[in-house]
Amino acid sequence: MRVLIVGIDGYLGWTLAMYLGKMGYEVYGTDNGSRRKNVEEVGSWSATPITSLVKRTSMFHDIFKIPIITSTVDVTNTDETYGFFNFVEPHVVVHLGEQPSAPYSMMGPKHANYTQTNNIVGTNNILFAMRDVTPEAHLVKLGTMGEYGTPNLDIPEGFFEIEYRGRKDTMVFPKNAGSFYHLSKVHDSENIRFACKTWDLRSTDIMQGPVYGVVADETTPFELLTRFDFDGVFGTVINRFTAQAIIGEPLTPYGSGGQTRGYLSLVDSMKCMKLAIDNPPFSGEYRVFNQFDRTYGINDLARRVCKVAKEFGLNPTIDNIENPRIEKEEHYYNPDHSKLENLGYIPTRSLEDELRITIPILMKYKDRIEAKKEAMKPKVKWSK
Ligand code: USQ
Repeated sequence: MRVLIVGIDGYLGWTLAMYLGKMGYEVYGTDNGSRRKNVEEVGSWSATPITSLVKRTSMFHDIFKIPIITSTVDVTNTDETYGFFNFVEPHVVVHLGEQPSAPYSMMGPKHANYTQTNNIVGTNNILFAMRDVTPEAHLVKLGTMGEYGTPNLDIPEGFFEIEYRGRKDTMVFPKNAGSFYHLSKVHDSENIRFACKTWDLRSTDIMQGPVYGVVADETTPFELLTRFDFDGVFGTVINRFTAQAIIGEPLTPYGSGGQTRGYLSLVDSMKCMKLAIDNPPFSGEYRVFNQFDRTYGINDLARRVCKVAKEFGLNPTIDNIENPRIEKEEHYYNPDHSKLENLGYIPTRSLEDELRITIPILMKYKDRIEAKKEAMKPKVKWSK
C-alpha cells in the first residue's frame, strides 16, 4: 500500500514514516520545513538533535534498507500539490502537515492568519488533488480533540442524534474550539466532510489529544529519533513536564490545574493511525475517531511525572503558575473513544511505563534543554 505522509518531517510524521516503512508500506512524504523554522522563531529547538530530512531518510535507508521518498512540496501551493499527487498516486494520504501549536496561533494577527491559511488552504488543495487525481484514496486527517472544547456534556465521536421541536436528526456535534489553531481544524473538518459528501471521497478525521513520548519503537537508533519540543509554544504538556523535571525547573500546571484532556503515547498514536489506514471508510464516508488512551487532569499529570522522575534520581517540584490561556480550569470531560477499540486498539503501556522509556533517553540531551530554558516559559497570552 502506497502512503503519502504530508508533514513527514514533524514529531508524528517522521515517527509514522519509520513505523509504516518497517511494516512494509511504501512510504512517500513531503514537508515544507515550516516546523523547524517556526520553532527557531520562538527561540527553541528539538531536545533530540535531528538532522535534515534528506539525511535522516538516507540514514534510515542505510540502516534498515527501506526507502522513504521525500520532497519539499508545500501543499499550500496548488500546482505543486497536483504534481506530487500525479507522481506518487497514493492509496492513502496521511495529512499531518499543519501548524500544530495553539500558542503560536495566538501570538498576533500574522500568526493567527498564517495558521489558518496554511492549515485550511493545504487541506483544500489535498481534497481537490484527491478529487482529480486519486479519487479512490483514503484521507487520514489529523484533527484535534480540541475542536469540541470542554462542553458540560459527554462528547460523541463526531456525530450525535438530536431531537428538536419534535423532529430528529443526526448532526455534527457542536464545536467549541479554544484557539485560532483549534479553529483551523474545525474549518478543515467541515471542508473534508463537504468534499466526502460532494465528491464521494473517503476520509477519517482523527480527533487526537496531546501526544507524549519520544519513540514508537525502542530499537530506533539515537540518530533517527523524532523531534521533541519542550518550549512554551510548541511543547505539549507531558513532554514539557518531562523536560522541566530533567533540568530541575518546576513543572508548570497552568492555573488551578484541573484542565482535563485525553492523552495518547507516541507509539499508540502510530498504532491508531495504522488501524485507520488498514480499515478504510467506504467511498463518500466521512468518519470521526476520538483518538486517545485515557483522560488526566493537569495536576495529576504533574504528580505522575514527578513520581517517575524521582526513580531516575531527579528531584522535581511543581509550581502552579498563572494561566496564560483562557480556558476552563475545572470542568466535566467525558469523550467517547470506542471506534478505535472496536477496530482492535489496545493501549500499549501505562503513562508511567512510557515515561520510564522517555526520561532516560531525554536525560542524554539535558544540555540541549538547558540551553533553551528561557524559551520554556509560557509567554503567549490569550488575553489582550
Ligand atoms: N498546560 C499546562 N502547563 C503547561 C503546558 C500546558 O497546564 O506547561 C495545559 C494547557 O493550559 C492545556 C493543557 O495543558 O489545558 C494541554 O495543553 P498542550 O499545550 O499540551 O496542548 P494544546 O495546546 O491543547 O495542543 C496540543 C497540540 C495540538 C493538538 C492538541 C490536542 O499542540 O496540536 O491538537 O494538543 S487537544 O489538547 O486535545 O486539543
